[in-house]
Amino acid sequence: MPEYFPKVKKIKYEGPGSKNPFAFKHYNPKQKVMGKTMAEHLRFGVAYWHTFCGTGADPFGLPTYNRAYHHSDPMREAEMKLEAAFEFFTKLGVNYYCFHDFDIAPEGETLAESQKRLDHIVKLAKKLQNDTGVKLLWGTCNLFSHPRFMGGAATSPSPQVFAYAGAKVKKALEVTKYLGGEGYTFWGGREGYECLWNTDMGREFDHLGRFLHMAVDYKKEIKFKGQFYIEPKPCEPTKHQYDFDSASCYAFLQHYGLVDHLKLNIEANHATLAGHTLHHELAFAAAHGILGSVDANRGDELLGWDTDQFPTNIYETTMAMYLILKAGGFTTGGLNFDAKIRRQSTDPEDLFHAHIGAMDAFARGLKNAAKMIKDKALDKIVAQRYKGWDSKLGKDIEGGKVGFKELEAYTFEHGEPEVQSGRQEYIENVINEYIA
Ligand code: XLS
Ligand code: NI
Ligand code: NI
Repeated sequence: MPEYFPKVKKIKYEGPGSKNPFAFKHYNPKQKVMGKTMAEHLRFGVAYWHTFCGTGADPFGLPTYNRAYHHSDPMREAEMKLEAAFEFFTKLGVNYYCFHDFDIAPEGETLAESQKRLDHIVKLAKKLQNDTGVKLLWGTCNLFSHPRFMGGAATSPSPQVFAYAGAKVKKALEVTKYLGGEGYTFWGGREGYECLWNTDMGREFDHLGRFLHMAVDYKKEIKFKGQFYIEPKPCEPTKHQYDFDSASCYAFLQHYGLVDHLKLNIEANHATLAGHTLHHELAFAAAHGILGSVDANRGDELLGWDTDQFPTNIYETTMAMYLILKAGGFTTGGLNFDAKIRRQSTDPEDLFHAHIGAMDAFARGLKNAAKMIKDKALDKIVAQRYKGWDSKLGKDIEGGKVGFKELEAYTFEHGEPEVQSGRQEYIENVINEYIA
């Protein structure tokens, strides 16, 4: 097999003092943190679509990257790309990857031809997985690039498009199972609307619910054991996407009786597009028992779109890991770097710098968060803030023992509530001491 990244050797952990750009300064896969290794906690995944299919093109400009696996024959290119991908995973030392069906194999003229192409590449993927030990974190299906999906897939005005989408997801589920995928993600790229005047919203929601039930049924039928995720995003490419944020996904899942079958895959840049923070989206998902996996990236504070940059902000990774650890850590999920290098980052080695930096950023976040948990840095402060709920009044309210009449009687007797400070600035100072 040719070497696609000849300038890079296996990336090793060299510790915080290292000046080697091709070494980890913080991510030490075997190092134990709160009883598990860093690798077990963080479960890093590489996003095939950005890292191997990204070209550097943007809506205003043509591709800027030249890669050794580019080839005039699309199937030969797909094979070479896959070999390059596994060389990359192995050199980087990540245990997982994620892909859409037609990231790994080019779509053919017909569904049958597309499936045949996919089968060929997937066999090769299975072999490379076995050779390297790299696993599939989750599979997914591209239901947004092809023109047939311009009006959505499950929410398309055409049942024929719905059918095509069903056929594609069926195959993607089979492929994900075959590769031992630990999950499967639904990201409804065009499940939304551009214009409400031509949209029957209620009907589209019902169709999306129906589609996901079909997926749940088929999952049972083929005995696929992986976890299903739905990935919220408020817009882009549509003006409005139905899976807007964690809260709207939760309402949707409840309404259609799907809440036991899908968890959320939360993406940082999608959170900010929705006017939230990653912190908010993780907290909501954790509070409702639907935190599944994370697409780890970041946006740009000054740009209002999904820039999908690699995560570098230690404050953010600390907050994220704090919430993830508090929620019990990942089970089937992980940190998938749904992120792309910038258009001017044209060297293949830039892919390594991007992932090394992001993995180190999350390793630091993990260490910081574990220290906060060990020190109980926030526990007392939060417990103190809610201590009233441990009183008789609090317990009676939470236990459903009192109603408005008793609350009125209580208030007549006790008058104005006690005032207590939220101590935000103090808490922020405490947290800053942990950002290392
Ligand atoms: C796009 C999404 C997409 C999903 C997988 O914004 O993040 O990449 O993660 O379809
Ligand atoms: Ni994503
Ligand atoms: Ni995204």
